[in-house]
Amino acid sequence: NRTTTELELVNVSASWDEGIGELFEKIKQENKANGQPNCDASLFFTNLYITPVLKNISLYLEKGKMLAVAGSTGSGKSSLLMMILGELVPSEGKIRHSGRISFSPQTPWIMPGTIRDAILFGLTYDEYRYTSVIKACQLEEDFALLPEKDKTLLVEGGVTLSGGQRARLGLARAVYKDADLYLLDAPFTHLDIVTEKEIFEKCVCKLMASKTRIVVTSKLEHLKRADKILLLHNGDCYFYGTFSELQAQRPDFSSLLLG
Ligand code: DUT
Repeated sequence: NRTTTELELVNVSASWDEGIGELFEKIKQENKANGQPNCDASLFFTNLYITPVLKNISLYLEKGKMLAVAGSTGSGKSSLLMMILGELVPSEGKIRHSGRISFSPQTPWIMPGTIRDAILFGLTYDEYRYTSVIKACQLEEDFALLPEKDKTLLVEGGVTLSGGQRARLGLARAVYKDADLYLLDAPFTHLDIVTEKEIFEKCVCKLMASKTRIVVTSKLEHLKRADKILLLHNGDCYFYGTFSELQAQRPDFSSLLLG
């Protein structure tokens, strides 16, 4: 049903190194202009370097549903988000989504200012919204330990965040923003298992229950809770469907989730 579909990818492929082809084309033209023999090796190198990072990916996500994107390191999970964001242009296929995206990168960018500023990221402060977000991201406990709470300055003379605090701040920033589609790239990096479990439950499942979400995660527990799963392997769609379909169709899938 198209009216409830928030995101649709149809046979999408993409490469990061498309510039290589253009570079060789430029060399070819220059050789021609200078009367130099053409470099036949260019075709060889073009084929060698232009390896698609995503190959023939199709998926659709309905409003309010959660898609988990899993796969080992380098399989193309972040690249898929970049493509949805428009940073990576598909060489083939179609992408359709209907609006505002909120993106939480693997390493959130922190500018000098207070912790609160870093979460609001230019948006106006809404106490109820802000409190529910920082609770769900378990930042309240961290703020309580700071003399100036969330008014504490970050960077340049202020506190430095731990990896886990930075990750939760990035998640909080993304969740605070009102959007039609949320892209969360590995939001649980640097968190211990208990915190990860709690934040997944409280924030990704409960607070974001009505939101359309894509979560990059390879945790079995998360895949079980997602409405749809995309399992990538070297840029290919190894599996796309529900958890029970995954178990039935790819009983050996867990070997792809390691690393
Ligand atoms: N790649 C680039 N340029 C970029 C991002 C990625 O060339 O700006 C390449 C590196 C890699 C492939 O794309 O060979 C897939 O990387 P991606 O980061 O998408 O993989 P991942 O599944 O997100 O890996 P990880 O779990 O390590 O984040």
